[in-house]
Amino acid sequence: MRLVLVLGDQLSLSLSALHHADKARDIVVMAEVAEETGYVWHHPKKIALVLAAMRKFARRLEEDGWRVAYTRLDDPETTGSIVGELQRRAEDFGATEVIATQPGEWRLIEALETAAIAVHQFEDSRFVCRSAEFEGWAEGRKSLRMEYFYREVRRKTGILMEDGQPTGGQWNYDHDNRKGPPDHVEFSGPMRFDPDPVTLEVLTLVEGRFGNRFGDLAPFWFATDRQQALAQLHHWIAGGLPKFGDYQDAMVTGQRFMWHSLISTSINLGLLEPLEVCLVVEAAYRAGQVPLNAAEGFVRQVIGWREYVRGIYMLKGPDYVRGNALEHHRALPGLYWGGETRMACLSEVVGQTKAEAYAHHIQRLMVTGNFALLAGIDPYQVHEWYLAVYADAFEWVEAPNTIGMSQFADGGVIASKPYISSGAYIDRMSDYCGGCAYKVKDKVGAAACPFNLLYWHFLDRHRARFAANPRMGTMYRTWDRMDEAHRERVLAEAEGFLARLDAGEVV
Ligand code: FAD
Ligand code: DLZ
Ligand code: SF4
Repeated sequence: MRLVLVLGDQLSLSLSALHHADKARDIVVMAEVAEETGYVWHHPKKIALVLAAMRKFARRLEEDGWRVAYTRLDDPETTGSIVGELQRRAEDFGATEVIATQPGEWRLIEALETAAIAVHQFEDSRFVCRSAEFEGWAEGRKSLRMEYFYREVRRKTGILMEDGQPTGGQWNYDHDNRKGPPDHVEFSGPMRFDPDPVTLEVLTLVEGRFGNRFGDLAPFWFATDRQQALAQLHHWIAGGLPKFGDYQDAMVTGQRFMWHSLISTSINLGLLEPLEVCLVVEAAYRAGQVPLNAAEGFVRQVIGWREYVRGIYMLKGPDYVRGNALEHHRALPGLYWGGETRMACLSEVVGQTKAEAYAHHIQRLMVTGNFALLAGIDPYQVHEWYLAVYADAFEWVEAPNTIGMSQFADGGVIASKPYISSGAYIDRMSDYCGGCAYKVKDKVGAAACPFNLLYWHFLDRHRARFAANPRMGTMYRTWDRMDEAHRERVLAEAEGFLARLDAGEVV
């Protein structure tokens, strides 16, 4: 008899560990443990989502005929860790071997490798691209750009392909997907599920244990099982997908979801599989329900970006999260944890993050991420923040996005240039600036938008690294054309802003 480990983000009946197990003989181990709820300051909504989904999946397994040894967080016998629970269960049942699906985090992969009991880790087959395949693709390449990887995956899966060519003749319709904020968002947003009895019990537990953390627990309406996740997917395809492409990058005050799918929590937990989601989206395009730029834009995120960041995480190993290529050491300011700020964009994005444990990609990349990068904040602290506050955050996907794409802390493995912008980009893509204490058009002076000051400060302090980057030459030429007195003033005001930030003043 063997133990079969199923982690909180491995809630799929197709899981490789289950595939290799014997229902009649082996025992599934699932464990809510303090080590997993505590490795970062997880948002209460995220903890509730994971635990509710785990409990419902355990029931599903039992209905399917599996024997499940399930540890609840408040179990008086608990050892408090995954490995501890495996050892405890092994002693209880006389098991000498564990089969597992490789976890999505090096911390746990290594803990399983060094556990006193023998653990066999099978590859996670829920990804379209296996780790060895990614390594093969990466080998010998000077640069690992997502776009080329994405084309390979399109060819391999045949999604949005015809006779070996991309549907519509182009691989990428990104240039159609950059519309600014719309006047009206007619999509009602994600489906909201009333908590069932299992979820209500988890909510009481989470409120009692984690209610004092950053983040609102109520209202809680995330999809917590496969049936709900599928309903959510189909609701979004009918109402959200048609305009997903057009307004993918736009941000509107009070509109927290726009046309986004909110599917990341379900795919990352294992309630939905990436390929099945893309096939449904492709079918909607072929049935004439959605335009090609929407379908391709979505498919690129899922079989492109999602698979690519996983490949990078596994390829680069455990030290990847410690990268700090730009040597940024400023402490993460309190405004990320809900402290007061006069910057409307940050106030809006942090506020909705606290309320929903959700922000869409451009809010993460070009508001909170952009500010952290411009202000020179320690990337590891930024990484821990993203890992904690978003309900979809698991290290394999969060770290490459934060350390690589957003903070350029991997020195350019993922991004060919840093994702930085002055206030002008935020103004173009959102309506935030209209309600801000700062003036986005002001380049200097008491009301100057901090993004305008910090943008040039960033470029100036990193000149040695970026001046020769062909994609950044224009930025440096623009800076160099400004008169010296103006440049000195910009830098001095940026320094003044950073000093106030460090002093904990409201900025
Ligand atoms: P949609 O906009 O509807 O996109 C559809 C799907 O595409 C998503 O559900 C997701 O599965 C996938 N996707 C889109 N972009 C990416 C990407 N860059 N990397 C991987 N998958 C992608 N995504 C996470 O799933 N977990 C994270 O912890 C996470 N952390 C991030 C941190 C930073 C700094 C940044 C810039 C991005 C991060 N992302 C993360 C990527 C992206 O922001 C989220 O996947 C997306 O916002 C989830 O919302 P959605 O389901 O409504 O996405
Ligand atoms: C995120 C999370 C939380 C909050 N709690 C648990 C838990 O109690 N038990 C569990 O098995 N998994 C949990 N998880 C998900 C794990 O942290 C996740 O499996 C690893 O980070 C690997 O991706
Ligand atoms: Fe953000 Fe600057 Fe716009 Fe204010 S003016 S919302 S700080 S970009």
